[in-house]
Order: sequence, then structure tokens, then C-alpha cells
Amino acid sequence: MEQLLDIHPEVKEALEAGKPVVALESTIISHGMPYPQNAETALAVENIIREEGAVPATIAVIGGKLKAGLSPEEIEYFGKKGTDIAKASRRDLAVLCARGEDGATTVTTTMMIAHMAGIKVFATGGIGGVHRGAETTMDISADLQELANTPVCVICAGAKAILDLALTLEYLETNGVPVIGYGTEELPAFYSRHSGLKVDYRMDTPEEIAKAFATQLSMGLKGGMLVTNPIPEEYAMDGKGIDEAIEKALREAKEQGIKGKETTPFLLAKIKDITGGDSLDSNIRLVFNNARLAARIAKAM
Ligand code: PSU
Ligand code: MN
Repeated sequence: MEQLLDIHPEVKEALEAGKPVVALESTIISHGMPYPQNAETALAVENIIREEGAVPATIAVIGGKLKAGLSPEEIEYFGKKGTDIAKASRRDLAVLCARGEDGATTVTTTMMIAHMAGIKVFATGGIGGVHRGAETTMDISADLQELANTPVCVICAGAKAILDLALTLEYLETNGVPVIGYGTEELPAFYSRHSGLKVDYRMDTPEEIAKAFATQLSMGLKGGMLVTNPIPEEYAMDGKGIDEAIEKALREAKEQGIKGKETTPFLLAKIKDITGGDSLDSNIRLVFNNARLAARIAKAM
């Protein structure tokens, strides 16, 4: 383990001194946005976390090492290589390390590596979940299983409506994962502040969230906590445009027989194509918003 896990010196020092650290994922860089906005966003997110007084730790697999904390050059490398880098979920991690390869970490593997490094708070855009039609495809993101088993607090903007959000909540409930709404009782749906579904608890301050998660940790419960932070009003994309884009993307995925780990990146890329630059700007803004809240939660812990 010691040789596999490579914690950036700045991150290591912060952890040893008990300073706040926020983990960030790398699939959002290589598979979630186009270059150069992906690398620019990743660096801007790190700056926001620093401005808030916490230390960012972008997580990835590079040359078979589990990295907690990347250099700006490594972030640029991930942005440039894009989808040529393997999307690494739990099942991929050991093989990638054994082969000395690179991997972009999803919510699942970012939680795993954050936990190995001793990082408790992680900010991202959207999580994976139960896909529409999962009753026949059985396509349920490993992210939900990781939230059930790994004690990391994940801050996101909900999940995209490419998923079945109601089934996603049911799955989380069965697995004992608390779903918190930051300043809201309604589950946000990534681009939109509204899903028509209720979260488990509304909390209005980072301190309240930190206290609940610290209590969960002190009880020795094995799972994580999901904090859903609605996209700021001025960047939200409510209504028909985004719904139609999602429906069209789902139809095309079905027609082309897209399956397995390709499904989520395919749908995300399609939605981006259909909605043009608007959705990319919203996506970037909500990640900034989540990074800020995560840094405040990490500080309050
Ligand atoms: N949803 C998004 N943007 C993303 C992802 C999901 O809106 O970038 C990425 C995350 O890395 C997430 C992964 O962990 O996709 C889920 O993939 P899958 O559905 O194959 O588990
Ligand atoms: Mn899947």
C-alpha cells in the first residue's frame, strides 16, 4: 500500500497538521468536459478551495500509482489526454496499478483513494446512480455502492436526469446513505435546482453538515454522506430545453446499443453537443459552487 499510494507533499503536510483538505475527482477532467475548459476548470476549482483556506487534492491513477494531489502539469496532462485515459472504477483499480497504467478516477475510486489517504471531504459535479431502465439493464453506478461502504462526505449538485432519480434515492436509503439538501428540501438535479423529489434532511450551514458527518464517523458507521448543493439560480437550466436534450441523448444511446461504462460518458457528451456551450458553463459554475461548500465543510470538521 505504502508504495502504491502517493500523497502530494502539500496534502500530506496539511493532513498531518489537521488542516482541511478537499478531494477532487479526475474523470470530470478527462471524460466530463472538453479540453481546454477541463484543465482550466480543474485548476480554478483548486484555487477556490485554497481561497477558502483548505488544501485541494485532485485524485487520479498515474503510472500505476494512486495519487492524492496532482501538480498543475499532471492536471494539464489529464485534460489533454481526455478520453484516452481509462475511466477507472473500483473493478479497474488493481489491474491499472499492476500494469503501471493511468486512470481517471470516478466518484467511486476518488472516494476509495481519499479514504486511503485520510481525506474526509470530496467535491464533484454530479454522481452516478440508478439508470433509467435499470430494472432490465441492471445499470447501477458503483458510486452508490461506494457511498454505502466508504466514509467520505461527497458534495455534489445532485445527479443528472439521465438517471432515474427516484430509484437512486431508494437505493441510497436501502444502503443507509443520508442525503442532505444544502438550503433546500428538494433534491437538485444537476443543471436544474428541481427534481420534485425530497432529500432526507435540509441543512443550512457547513457547520451543521460537518457536525452530522463527524457524528457518523464517531459512531464507526462504514458509509458516506451525500450533500446535494443546488446550482446557483443564475446558472440553472430549468425546463424544456434540457429535458428534450436528455430524452434525445437517451434515445441515441439505445439506438446505438451503448452499454456498461460507456453509457454515462456517452450521455454526457451528447447532452453537451445538443445544448451547446450553455450546459458547459452551468457545469463549470456548479462545480465551483460545490468546491466552495466542500472547503467550508472541511474547515468546520
Ligand atoms: N455524472 C456527471 N458528470 C460526470 C460523471 C457523472 O454529471 O463526470 C462521472 C463521475 O466520475 C461519476 C461517473 O462517478 O461518471 C459515473 O459513471 P458510471 O455511471 O459509469 O458509474
Ligand atoms: Mn454504469
